[in-house]
Amino acid sequence: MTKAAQLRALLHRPGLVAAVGAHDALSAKLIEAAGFPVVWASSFTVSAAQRAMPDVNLLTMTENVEVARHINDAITLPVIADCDNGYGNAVNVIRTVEEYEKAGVAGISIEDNVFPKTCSLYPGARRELASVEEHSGKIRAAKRAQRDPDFVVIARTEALIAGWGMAEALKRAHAYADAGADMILVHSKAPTAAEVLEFMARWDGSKPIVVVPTLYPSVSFEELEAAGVKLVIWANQALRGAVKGMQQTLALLQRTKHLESVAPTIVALEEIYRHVGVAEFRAIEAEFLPRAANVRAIIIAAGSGKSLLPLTEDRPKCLLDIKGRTLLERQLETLRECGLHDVVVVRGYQKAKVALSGIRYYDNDRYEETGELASLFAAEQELDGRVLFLYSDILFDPAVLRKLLRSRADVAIVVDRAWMDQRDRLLPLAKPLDLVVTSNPPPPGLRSLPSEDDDTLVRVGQRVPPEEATGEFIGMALFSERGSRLLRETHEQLLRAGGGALHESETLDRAAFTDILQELVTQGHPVSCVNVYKGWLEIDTFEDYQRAWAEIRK
Ligand code: SPV
Ligand code: MG
Repeated sequence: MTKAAQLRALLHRPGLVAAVGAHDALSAKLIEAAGFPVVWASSFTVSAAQRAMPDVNLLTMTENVEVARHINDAITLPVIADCDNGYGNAVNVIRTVEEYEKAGVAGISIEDNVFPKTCSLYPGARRELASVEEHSGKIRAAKRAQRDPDFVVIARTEALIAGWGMAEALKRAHAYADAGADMILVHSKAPTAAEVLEFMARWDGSKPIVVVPTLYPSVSFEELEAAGVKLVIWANQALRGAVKGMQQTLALLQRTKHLESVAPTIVALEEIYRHVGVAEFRAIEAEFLPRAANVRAIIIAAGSGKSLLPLTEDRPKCLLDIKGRTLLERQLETLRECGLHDVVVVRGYQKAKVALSGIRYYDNDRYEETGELASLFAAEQELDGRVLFLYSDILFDPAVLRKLLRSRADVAIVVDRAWMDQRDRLLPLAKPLDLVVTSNPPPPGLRSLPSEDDDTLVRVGQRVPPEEATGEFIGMALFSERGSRLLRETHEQLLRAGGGALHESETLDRAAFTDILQELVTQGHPVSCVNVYKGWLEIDTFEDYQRAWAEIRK
């Protein structure tokens, strides 16, 4: 169904239809989102918004059709384009119809002003009208030029605007109807609707009538409907609302010179994202761009690193130096090597010191009394699309991350199977380990690992009995777009349930990342285990730190 057919269908229904004036693609989208059925591409608002020029035929037909095309492309609603006087005589009108049809607009309006016209609203302007014959010729030309039989041609008379009287307005309306116009726009600048209502009372033609009550705004929708008007155009109120909004915000900003002061008077960025289709763009990226390029890493670095005191007395753990570069710098380097450039860090303890550029920061200022999960959800708005979750205190080979990135699972975690071989060395160290039980573990001692995504998590946490554990979670997890959503939804659900105890933690606030992994498993969502054999190290104790110095090459 063409837009023109859509417009026809709308106009065939009983009752008055409202069209709202747009000046660009975004304003058209807002009109659609607000629930109006038709957009009017107004010459007044397009001249004002696109060129800051008066509405006096200064913009060319090609400039106007370009804007109409942008407006039409942005929305599913039919667009009626204000084509002034058709940009010339009947010859120009033919090309105008061709170009506007190609742009996808559903209909046009052509008024009987001579070229160049003067906006009907301007007070005291000199006004000349084209002859009835001249304008009727343009209407006939337009009707013959249209390809789509549903394309709507509105003939507009300025007889009342120019002060030529009611009889002239009626005479012209009949002549244009006879010339084939689909609708007649009778424009008035009287301070009340009386003039237009009189026209309606005297109109005995069969063609439906259009009005633009800008200068007689007291008339109601119901009054116009009762008078038999078919289409009312609210031509410039969206632009005028936008100008007022901009002026208020700019005046405030000029006064305060502080962005936070204008926050209550402007929409959130997300509102703009929604109207321009950022989510759709992201979905396209996810489908067609190389995979690693669109994974966002979220590094949780809020904790105070008590187990490493006194090394962490003057800095957070992620800033510990290992042979000339900090832990965080080394992590970033590995992420970049794997194609991950979108990095978010959640800070807490000594946050001001974590200030590398090229990263987006979020803060968990309650890091003392909250757990990893609270830190992760400090960056909740970033939990969108494919997300890599990372503890800030691990170093890992790019091969480990690359293996994880190959996973197609919605939730995947990296499990070190070497733990089983090293159990006897690791257990007496008495530091808490994130141990796992999985559904399909490789046999101990055997270094051939099961292929990806066929081993799923059964249990995870620091209280998993070591004799049951089949591996260690290394603090790295990958969520698909669906997985991120699942994580957010699960968290939301736990919040709504009161935020009480969660697996190994007394409250949701204090929960570890492993607690929500366990919760996903408990709720029946598979968590895939990507098996590795070493290739990483954790820096949680002074011994770990010493080992990092010994093992890391300069
Ligand atoms: C427009 O919106 O450009 C119109 C209506 O033509 S008016 O400005 O009232 O003439
Ligand atoms: Mg106009």
